[in-house]
Amino acid sequence: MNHTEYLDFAIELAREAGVNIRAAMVRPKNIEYKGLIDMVTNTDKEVEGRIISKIKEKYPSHKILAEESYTPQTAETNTTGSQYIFDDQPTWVVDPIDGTTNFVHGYIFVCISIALCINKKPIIGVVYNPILDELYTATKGGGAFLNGQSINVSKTTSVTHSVVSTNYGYDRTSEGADFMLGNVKSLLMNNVQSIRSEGSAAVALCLVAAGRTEAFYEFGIHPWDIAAGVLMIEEAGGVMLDPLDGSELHLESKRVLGATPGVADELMRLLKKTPVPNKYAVIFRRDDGS
Ligand code: LIP
Repeated sequence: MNHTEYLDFAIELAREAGVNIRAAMVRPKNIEYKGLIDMVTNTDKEVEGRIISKIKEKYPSHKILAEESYTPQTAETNTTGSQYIFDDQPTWVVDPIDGTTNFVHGYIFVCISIALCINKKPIIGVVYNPILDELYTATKGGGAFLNGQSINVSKTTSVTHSVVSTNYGYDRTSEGADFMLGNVKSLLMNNVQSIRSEGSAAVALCLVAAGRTEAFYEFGIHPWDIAAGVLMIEEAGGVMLDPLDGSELHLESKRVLGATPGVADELMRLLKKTPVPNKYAVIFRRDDGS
């Protein structure tokens, strides 16, 4: 298995997509709604279509899990609590535009996120923000890089010296709002230095990897938003956890906490002060039942 070959290929895909996204960002957009506020544009679909056909051409035996074209699992086949067909085979996990809302509004945090996973774990990851021309790359065991320079998580050991980031997702229920605001209140009342919301989980995870923020958490997230960013943090010396209980993160668990090790435990305690609604508390099960 050649990680460098996979990484170079993913970089090529991301840079090509970046040219389209940068040009499209300043043009009128063709928007469809997937829900009340969750949008998809013609650019998301075009970029994803191009990436998928190039992966199929180069690695015909590999699987693909992509935001705009995944196959939902049916009630009969859904044994793990996951919405997606995602198994242990080599699988490219792709978000053509992470931060679609930002893209529509011309707000600078947008990126292409591509990871190759084996056994549902990322072995290479690429996150490219074409607006800022920032290319984050990582390979399992090979470190994390921003535009070719090695990156590391911050050395901060206290929430009081931490910038913590979260996103507010697409849940607009009263229960969802109470939960999100409860977590923010818990952080504020425990003197977090500041809170940010980039609006792109992949970008937010990379900011932690680069030591620009200390942590990122979100409830209600998908594998394509986080697969590449998870590897970026792990390779930059950070920790990835399931913020429900601090256990090992699964890409399908719908929850994510990525942090510099010095603040992970303190953050877990603060987030746990807010009761988790049932919809975010599903315990993720693997196919083997573990
Ligand atoms: C979005 C994320 C955003 C998060 C949403 C959503 P999209 O992805 O990046 O940060 O809050 O849950 O997943 O729809 O822009 O690809």
